[in-house]
Amino acid sequence: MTSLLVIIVLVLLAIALWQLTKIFDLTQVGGEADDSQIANDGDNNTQGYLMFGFLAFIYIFTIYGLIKWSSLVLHTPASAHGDDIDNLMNVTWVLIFIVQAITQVLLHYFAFKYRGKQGQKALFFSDSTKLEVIWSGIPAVVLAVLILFGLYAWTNIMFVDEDEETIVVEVYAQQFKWTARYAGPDNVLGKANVRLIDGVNTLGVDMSDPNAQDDIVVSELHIPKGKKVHFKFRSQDVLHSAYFPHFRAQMNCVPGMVTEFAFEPIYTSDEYRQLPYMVEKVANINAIRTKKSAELVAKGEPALDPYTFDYLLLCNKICGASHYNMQMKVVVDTPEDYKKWLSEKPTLVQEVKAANAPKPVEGGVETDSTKAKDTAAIAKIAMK
Ligand SMILES: [Cu+2]
Repeated sequence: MTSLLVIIVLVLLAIALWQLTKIFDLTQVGGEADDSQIANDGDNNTQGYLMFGFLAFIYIFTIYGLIKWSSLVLHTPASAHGDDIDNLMNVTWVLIFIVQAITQVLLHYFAFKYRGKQGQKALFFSDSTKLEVIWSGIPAVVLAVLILFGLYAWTNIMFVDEDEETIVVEVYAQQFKWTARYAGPDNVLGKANVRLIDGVNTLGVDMSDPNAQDDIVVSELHIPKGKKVHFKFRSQDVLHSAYFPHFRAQMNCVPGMVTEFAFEPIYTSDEYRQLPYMVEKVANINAIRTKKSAELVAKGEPALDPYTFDYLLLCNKICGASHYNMQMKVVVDTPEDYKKWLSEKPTLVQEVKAANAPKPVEGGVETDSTKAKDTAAIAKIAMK
C-alpha cells in the first residue's frame, strides 16, 4: 500500500514538473531563447558530457554492487566437480569484465569526441578489411577458447562411468513438491509410469517389476559424502528444474522422459555448516532475524526461529503459482549415517501393503457417536 502511494506521489510530482516547465517556456516568448527544435552546439555539448555521466553511473553502480552484494555469492562448492564450474564461471566473468571495461570507455569517449558540431561533416569510407579482420578475429578466438574450455568441463562433469559404483536415486518433480526414490540394495530403480499412480504409490512405480520390490520413497533427500550419486529426474506434470545450488548442479525435469546427472558431495551438512564463510553468513542472517523478532514480539506476534544452514534442492523453472516454495531439504551424511538412515526407511512395497491392509474395527461406541453427530448435523441442515 505504501509503495503504491509513493508511486502515485512520484507520478504527480513528475506531472507537476512537466507543467511547470511548460509554463516556464511560455514566459520566455519573445526572449532570446533558441526554440528551433534543431540541436545547436550547446545541446550537443550537453549530450556529450552526459555520455560521461552515464559511463560514471555504470562503473559506480558496478563497484557499489560488487561491494554491497558480493557476500551473497554461493562461495565454496560442496561437490567434487564444483570447482570446475566455478573456474569456468570466474574465467568468463573476468573476460567479460575486461572487455566491457575497455569497450564502454571507448564507446562513450568516441560518442563525446565526435559529438555534433556546426558545419562538421562525417567522414565516409566503404570498408576496411584490416579493421574487420581485427574486430572479428579477436572475439572469434576468445569465444572459441571459452567454448572449448566449457565443452571440456561439461563432458568431464556429465560423464558417468557405467562401471563405477554409484548410488542411484530418482528425484521426482510435481507441482509443487519433490519426492525421492532410492533404488535399494539392487541399485536398480523399478519401472514407473504416471498411469500407475495410486494411493501411497504417488510416483506410479510398477509394483510388479522385480526391481521395484526394494525401492524406498522418501520426502527428504539424504546422500553420503564421498560417494557418487547418480540422479535420475522425472516430472509428473510440467517442466521443472532440479537445482542444487551448493553442489553446482541443475537438470531439467521433463514429463515423459528421464534426465540424468551425477555428482559427488564432498562436505557433510555438518562440515559445511562449520566453514568460516557459512558461520559468518548464518550469524548475519540470525542477527537480522533477532532484530525482526524484537519487532514481532513488540506487536505481540511470535518470534522467528533461529536459522541453521541446510542444503536445498530448489525448482529453478517457473512452474506455477507455488513454484517459489518448491524445495526439498538435502542432507549429506557420513556413509555410515546414510546407511543407518536408509535402513530405517520402509520400502514402498511395505508402505503399499500397510495402506491396503484392512483397518482394524474401531470402538463401536465411538463410531456410533460419530454417526449420531452426523445425523444431527444433517437434520439441522434439512431444517434450515
Ligand atoms: Cu517446479
